[in-house]
Amino acid sequence: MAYAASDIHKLYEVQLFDLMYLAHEKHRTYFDPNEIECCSLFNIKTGRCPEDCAYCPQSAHYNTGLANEKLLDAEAILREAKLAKANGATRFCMGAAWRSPPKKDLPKVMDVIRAVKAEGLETCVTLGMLDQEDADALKAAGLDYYNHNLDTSPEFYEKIIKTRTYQDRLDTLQHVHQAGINVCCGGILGMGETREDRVQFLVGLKQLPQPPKSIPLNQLIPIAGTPLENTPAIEPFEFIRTVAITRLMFPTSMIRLSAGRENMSEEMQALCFYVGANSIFLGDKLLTAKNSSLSRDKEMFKKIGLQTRSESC
Ligand code: SAM
Ligand code: DTB
Ligand code: SF4
Repeated sequence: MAYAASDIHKLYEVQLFDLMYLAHEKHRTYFDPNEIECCSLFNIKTGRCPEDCAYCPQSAHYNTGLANEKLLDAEAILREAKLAKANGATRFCMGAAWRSPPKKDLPKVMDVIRAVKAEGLETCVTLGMLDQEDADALKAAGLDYYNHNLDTSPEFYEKIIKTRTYQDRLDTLQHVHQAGINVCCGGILGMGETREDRVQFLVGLKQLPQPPKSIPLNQLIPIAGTPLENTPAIEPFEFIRTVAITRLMFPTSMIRLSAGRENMSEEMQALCFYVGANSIFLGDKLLTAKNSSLSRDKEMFKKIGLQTRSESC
């Protein structure tokens, strides 16, 4: 199927059990359904970001009460990476609240990438916009993945972020792809977007030069002080349908059930895993917000019978 917008709309209208069956069947064709990839997140530079992303606690445009912190030193970052590995993560993802990485800080980030890799972890960073030179430098340091999200549909994007364009995002993704770094690209559900926006978000993902290796699907964590603080939560079955359709459209990509799990029941998460989500962030904290706790996740894995994937693709 070409997955035009009309095809995706039709999938959203398929009866839930039929859609779940289709997605699970596809999932089983390419993955062990009892296996889950565990990544760990760590914020290496916090707050005072010049961008105005309406969902983000780290934007300097909103007062969210966050304590700002400059780029951490390599030792502190490495300590966290070791902890993440000991807790069962196979990938260490580092985030920085930058519009784009300052040229003076890039060599520091490159050293950190080398050191984290030497610990036997895969590496991922999300540092904002990259030019080709930045992307090539990160590749030379051995970076495995770069996370940069389309976030939503091109139309809804303009209501959420005014300080950089959807096209800017596509340009960064092109530089990452060109550099030969694996692309991690997804979005946020539950920002008040319509189903049409969710459809156009998926169309946008499908139009990337290559299917992203990794697709994070975040449920909005409404942060006090941001313009989206009072946004009503997305209807849970609509979220599950979106995960299922993402699996059908991207049969070989890892789909990460990312932010928002703290507010999801185990049953809801299990349905997301059943229809194709096969990766999570493990650890008590995301970048700045709370994550589902490590102990709760370990319990959930036991109840479902999920095994953590020891080696990522
Ligand atoms: N400056 C980098 C950037 O924007 O690419 C930093 C990483 S940014 C925090 C990564 C992604 O986290 C965003 O694109 C968004 O999808 C997600 N995110 C941020 N705040 C969120 C929130 N409150 N709820 C859910 N997802 C969120
Ligand atoms: C992504 O799509 N989700 C992660 C990761 N990429 C960097 C970030 C979630 C952030 C949630 C809000 C916070 O912790 O500040
Ligand atoms: Fe937050 Fe990243 Fe947007 Fe900055 S660019 S406000 S860190 S999401």
